[in-house]
Amino acid sequence: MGAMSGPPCQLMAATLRTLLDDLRTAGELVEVKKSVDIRHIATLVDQAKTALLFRNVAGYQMPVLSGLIKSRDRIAIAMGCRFSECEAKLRHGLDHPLEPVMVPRGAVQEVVQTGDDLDLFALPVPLFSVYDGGPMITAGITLARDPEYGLNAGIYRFQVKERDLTGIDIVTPNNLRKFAEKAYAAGRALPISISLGTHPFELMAATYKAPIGVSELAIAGGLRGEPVLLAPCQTIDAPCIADAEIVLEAEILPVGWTKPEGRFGEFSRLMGGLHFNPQVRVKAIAMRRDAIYYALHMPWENIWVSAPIYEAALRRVLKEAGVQVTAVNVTPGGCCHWHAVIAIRKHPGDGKNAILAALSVADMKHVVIVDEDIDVFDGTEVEWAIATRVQADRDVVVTDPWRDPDDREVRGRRDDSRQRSARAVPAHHVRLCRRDHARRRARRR
Ligand SMILES: [Mn+2]
Repeated sequence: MGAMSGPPCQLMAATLRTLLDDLRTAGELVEVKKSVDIRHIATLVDQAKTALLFRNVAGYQMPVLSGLIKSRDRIAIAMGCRFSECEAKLRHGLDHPLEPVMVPRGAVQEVVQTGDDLDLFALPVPLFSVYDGGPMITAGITLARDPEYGLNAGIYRFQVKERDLTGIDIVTPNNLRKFAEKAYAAGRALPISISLGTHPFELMAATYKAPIGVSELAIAGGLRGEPVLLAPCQTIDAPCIADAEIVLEAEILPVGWTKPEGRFGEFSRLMGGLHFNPQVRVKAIAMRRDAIYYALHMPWENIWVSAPIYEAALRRVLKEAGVQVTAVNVTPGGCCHWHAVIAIRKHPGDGKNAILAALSVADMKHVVIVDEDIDVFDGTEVEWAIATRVQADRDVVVTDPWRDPDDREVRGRRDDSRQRSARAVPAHHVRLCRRDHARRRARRR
């Protein structure tokens, strides 16, 4: 990706710090000044109605920020628009990408620790669920470069294992996994930078799975209306996000998908199984002098960046299918991932075409199509429409099985498939109005 040079240490307009000011003004941030045990952070965040900034975590130097975008209102403040407008803003970013700009040095590089000074255990990384296999770094925007595909940004989690060693969860197919597989096949390590404490513009763009070869950071630039600033790392050949709070300079080791990682309480609010993943060697930790550790809270916090992404994708495929969409809600009950309620201005036959088109988006599982007079954000209205306008034998479409994120073929890797094969993968996907209890029970194990 052709990043241009710019003046040193210039600041992007919106950073994590400017967002903290905005949240404070809106009454959406509470600073906890008294000493807090790191083991209590996740529960306090679960119970809080605001984002929390823990100034004094017992045994650690660094403050912890969590729950930053754990609500519809807070993601809207971060995006600088109403929540219902986030999807349009994202689409604008997708249509007007801006390539990142390279600066010689980033604000994040005030302190750089290497060698014996480097200690991941000095970072206040909280546990989120009681059965988690270890502390997980959850908010890291991971940048990697591939000679063929260019720069990729994505969010992957890292289980802290040793002073300078983590896992990386790239068990499912994604672009970084493709880069890592290429490096592994060539027997070399893949350099990655992990930027923590960025503005949610970068989180949203990195959550968006751009087609391989398209840089998510250019989309972040489109969202911002100004380029993202990158700085070169000091120990690896990869850039990092210049305005982050902390950057881990690292490489994915060519050990294959062999190292156990997890379990982990997933965004679905269910306990995930053990994954087999590569390991990551951390070569340097760069940070601001007064760095804040951002713990993206699990489950839940990341769903609000997903919803506008899936809404944008649904609008795109439905437009292709010739269906006139008036409103889309990718619902939090479906973890902003599996369920959509879509209002359409209908012509004969549109309802079923809309269902089939919508099911092709990501991992959509149940789709409800309603007329445009129904408010898709009002669960009671949607249920009323189902009660009065749906005859199940005529209006419900149940498809044959197709790609499912839990399918062994999709999950790949032998070790993981062994894990998965013990679980029930449903023979049918009931795409409307029927819940899949067997699957839920299986996931709870
Ligand atoms: Mn990508």
